[in-house]
Amino acid sequence: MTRVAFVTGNGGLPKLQITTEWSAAEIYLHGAHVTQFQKHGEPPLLFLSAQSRFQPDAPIRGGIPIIFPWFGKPVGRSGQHGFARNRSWALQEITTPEPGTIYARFRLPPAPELGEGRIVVDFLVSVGQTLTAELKVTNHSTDTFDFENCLHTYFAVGDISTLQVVGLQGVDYLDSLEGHQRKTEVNDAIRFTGEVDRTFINTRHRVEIHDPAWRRRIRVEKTGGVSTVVWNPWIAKAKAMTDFGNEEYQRMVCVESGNVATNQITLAPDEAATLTMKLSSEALA
Ligand code: TA6
Repeated sequence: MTRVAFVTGNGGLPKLQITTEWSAAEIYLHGAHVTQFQKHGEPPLLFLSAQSRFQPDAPIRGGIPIIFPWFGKPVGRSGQHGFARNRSWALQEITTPEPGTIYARFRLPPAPELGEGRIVVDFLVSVGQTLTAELKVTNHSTDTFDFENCLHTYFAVGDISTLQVVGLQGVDYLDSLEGHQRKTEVNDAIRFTGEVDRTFINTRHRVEIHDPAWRRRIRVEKTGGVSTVVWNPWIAKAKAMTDFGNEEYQRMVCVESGNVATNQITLAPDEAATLTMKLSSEALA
């Protein structure tokens, strides 16, 4: 049984409610923002802050923010993490090419920053036993187009203090807490005893989130992306964010898939780049 409903969500913002025989999901037009994905009988896969704003001029805190066309706040750019997550996207189509799986495709409206439609940005979400998200950028202009992209995914976890992020051993990263200094991950797993904010570069590795508290393993797989960002704000930064509960850092981790920093993309005219992320989960053995 699959069902799609178009309803009024938080803050009066329109959203899609999707139900399949395996899962439920919600996607706001604002930012084409996936705010919920939950397999029936499991805890939510995605974290959504109870303090999140739902207003046209602010990003939703949690779920899968689409970071485009820049990550962070590069010199000369206005605003953190680009503008795609703060724009209302157009729902293009809903299809069911595979029995029981719902596909929803969105398009970022033309904008001066995107050559008034010469740079086309599409986002395709598939909801079923897994969740996949695909961000496709096509350059129909006569110039090259430089950009960063990142699916800044917030995962719901049982307890950050016992959580492990596995799969990045030996990979170089830029440490945002130490002036983006380049380091190499030497541990078999990333554990959390304070704020962590690391941009792993040149990596196609699958990443796993091992969550003993909820006895769950989450798999994050990507194609078309060679950067993985791992972030937990911890205590001080959690308190500093007005759209994030002071204690919520204990129940979330960001593992983000994209192409950022030295992995930024340059698209030639008539070229396209597609970033695909696949999320799946299973009980820990
Ligand atoms: O996840 C990496 C990061 O760049 C962190 O440094 C932190 O700023 C986070 O993104 C959240 O950014 P936001 O603009 O959504 O508050």
